[in-house]
Amino acid sequence: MSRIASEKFRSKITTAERAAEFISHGMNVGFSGFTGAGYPKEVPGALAARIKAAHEAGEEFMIGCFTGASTAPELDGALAEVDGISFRMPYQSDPIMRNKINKGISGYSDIHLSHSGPQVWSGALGKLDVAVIEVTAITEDGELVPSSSVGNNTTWIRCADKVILEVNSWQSIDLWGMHDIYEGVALPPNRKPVPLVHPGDRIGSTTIKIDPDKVIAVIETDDPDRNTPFKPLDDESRMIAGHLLDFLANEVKQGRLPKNLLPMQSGVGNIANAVLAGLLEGPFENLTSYTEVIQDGMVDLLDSGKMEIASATAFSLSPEYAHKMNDNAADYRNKIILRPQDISNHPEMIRRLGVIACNGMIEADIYGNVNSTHIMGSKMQNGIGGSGDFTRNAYISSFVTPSTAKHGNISSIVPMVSHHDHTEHDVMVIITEQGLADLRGLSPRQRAKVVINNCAHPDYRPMLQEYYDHAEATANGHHTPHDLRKAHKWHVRFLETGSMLPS
Ligand code: 0RQ
Repeated sequence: MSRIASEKFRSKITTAERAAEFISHGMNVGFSGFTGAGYPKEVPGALAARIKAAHEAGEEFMIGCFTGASTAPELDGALAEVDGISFRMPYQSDPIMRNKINKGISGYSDIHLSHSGPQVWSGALGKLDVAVIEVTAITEDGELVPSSSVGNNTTWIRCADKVILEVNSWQSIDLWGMHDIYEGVALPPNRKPVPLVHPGDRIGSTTIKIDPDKVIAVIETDDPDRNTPFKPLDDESRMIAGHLLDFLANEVKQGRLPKNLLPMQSGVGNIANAVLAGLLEGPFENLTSYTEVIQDGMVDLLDSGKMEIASATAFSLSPEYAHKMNDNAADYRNKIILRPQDISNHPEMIRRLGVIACNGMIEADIYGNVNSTHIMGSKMQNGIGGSGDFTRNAYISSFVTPSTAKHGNISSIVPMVSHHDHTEHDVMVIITEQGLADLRGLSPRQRAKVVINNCAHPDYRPMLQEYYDHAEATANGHHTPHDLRKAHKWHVRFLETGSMLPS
């Protein structure tokens, strides 16, 4: 059966190559796609070929590339490879894209995911010329059934002059009914409260409405979402998960959290996935989730019955779990709701629901400031993604990392972070395999004590204590003692010698 039930849209079926001809140098293009799910699979490759040919002919050809979050080699990888992206936003994680950003070829604006759609809508980032959106199907009425991510699709479709649709029959038709498309978020001063008070609430429709006259091309595809498998659970990630679970159990015991906790948010990355695996073995029942991505660990929680409902904007599944989702989407659509990212990441809902946020980080400092994006101050890893949306507005915000990286040559707990994403004002809990630091209610000097004693690796603990004692003895103030001459000495030593440890 054709996935394109509307004749109006069937008449626009063409090839990816033809569709790519609508995109030219200097245009801003809004692509679907969020954490390796629901990105267009064929137009970006055809566009990359066009860009490559133009460069070979000595012509300029670069575009502004807007997405929901990270995509995959077929989109970020293909366009970055040919130096086709002049500007990228928001979150990305493709190795080639990352490399071009760090070489200074592509500009990157690492904005909060909840800000990305509204900033484009407001016109602050210029005109959106074309949207390229993957969908599962087009209904008889000409409405779009979203695929494995919603992301910024509704905003791109609303704002773009022209829309290209990829209808991907690899995506299960049973995804129809899983989405909740709420389009009531306006720009100020016309914003109204969003009527969502439980992660399982449905407040919109299951399809996206579109002006058919905007659609300039429809491409039929049959290609899988491409995501990498998660690393198998190791002892370190198990220990990190264990510390968080003990902390949550104590919060319940103290009467500060209900027995089934509060809606969980879990970030990307292997450790965040391990925390979900920890919940599977833990004592909590009737869990809910209000998050942005559904990883393997969350699917296991839903399967086990420990989690009742998960609200997100996209999947971020290993190939094995992506197939499982496709085979069983009719069941999962009773337990999973995919929303636009301006709802999944909306500060209003995160604050109202009292989300418990858990995100991965690169490093934290002794006072609880967190860097989750930059390697040694200058090099972009992925981006802030939704971690800021959730951390600033969570009921309890936590960050997880192993205490060392690069075979012990880097301490993830440092005197001063080399880049600030989440400040001490937002970060409540820091967890490494060594232990957990609950920073709530502590002054900076008290924070330093628990971060050094509970979270730092024993190889670095005396060095951190020495830094702190020295800073306290010499600083110009005693609220947050620092010696600015030494605060980044460990990072400098790593860049010069390959290790933060003195030789
Ligand atoms: O380097 O790739 O060269 O091996 O950083 O580290 O251990 O694979 O970490 O997969 O858990 O991701 C923060 C990146 C962690 C992720 C981050 C090196 C390490 C390795 C990656 P290699 P791991 P994880 C929800 C919320 C921001 C966005 C976010 C992230 C590489 O969690 O992108 O949370 N978070 N979004 O060796 C130097 C250190 C290091 C270090 C690790 N201290 N110094 N290098 N590394 N620690 C989702 C969305 O918003 C979409």
